[in-house]
Amino acid sequence: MSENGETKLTRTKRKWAEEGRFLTGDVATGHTAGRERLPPGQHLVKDWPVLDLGVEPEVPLDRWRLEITGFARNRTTLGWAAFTALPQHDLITDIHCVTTWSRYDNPWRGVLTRDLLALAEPMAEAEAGFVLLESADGYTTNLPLDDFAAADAVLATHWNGAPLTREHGGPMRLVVPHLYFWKSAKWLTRIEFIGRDRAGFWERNGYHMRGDPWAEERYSD
Ligand SMILES: Nc1nc2c(c(=O)[nH]1)N[C@H]1C(S)=C(S)[C@@H](COP(=O)(O)O)O[C@H]1N2
Ligand SMILES: [Mo]
Repeated sequence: MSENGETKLTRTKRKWAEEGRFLTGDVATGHTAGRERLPPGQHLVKDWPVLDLGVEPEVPLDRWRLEITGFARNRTTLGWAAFTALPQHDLITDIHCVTTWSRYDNPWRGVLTRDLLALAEPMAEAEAGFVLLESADGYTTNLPLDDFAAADAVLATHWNGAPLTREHGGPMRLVVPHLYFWKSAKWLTRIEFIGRDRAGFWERNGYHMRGDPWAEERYSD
C-alpha cells in the first residue's frame, strides 16, 4: 500500500475516534445538538411498522453466519458464538423511514460497527470507500464506509431488552440511525468492502445512493 494510503487510514481512524466522543458509559444516543430531531417531511409514529420484500427468512443460530469480504485485511466468516463474543453495547436511537414515518428512542443492543471494523481492518479509503450489504432474503444495500462506521451504528441483536424478532430482522440486523432506514439491512449475512459505490436493491430502483434524511436524499433524479 502507498504511504498516502496509510496516512488516509490513520486519519479516518482518528476521525472515527473523535466522532465516538459521545459514547459515554455504555449508552449512546445519536441526537446531534443544533439539528432538528425530526427530519423534514417526516411524521412521528408510536408503533413500529414492518417493511421488507415479503420474505422473512428464518435463520437458526447454529446456521447463522456473517461473512466479511472484499477490501479488508481480515476477510473472515463469523458464527453466532464468535459474533456475540464481541463487545456488547446499548444504544437508544431514532428511526427515519423514507416512506415518511419516524420512531423515536429505540433501545438496541448489539455490536458496534466500529468493533467489527477493528476486526475486519478495511483497507485505506481508496480501496474500501463503501460497503455493500447482503441479507438472507436476497436484499442488498450500499453505503459509504464512513456512514457504516458512525459511532452509533450497531449490528443489533436486541430491541427493548428482548431478542430482535424475525419480522424486524432477527437474529441480527444493521441499524444506521443517521440514514433512512432502508440502509439498515435486516437478516444481515454479508459485508463487502468495495472501492467504487455499487447500487443495492432500492438504490437500483430509484432510491438515493446515500439517503440522509435531513437533506431529504430520498430518490436519485
Ligand atoms: N434484508 C432486508 N432488510 C431490509 C429490508 C428488506 O426488505 N430486506 N427493507 C428495508 C426497509 S425499506 C426498511 S424501511 C426497513 C424496515 O425495517 P422494519 O421492518 O424493522 O421496520 O428495513 C430495511 N432493511
Ligand atoms: Mo423503507
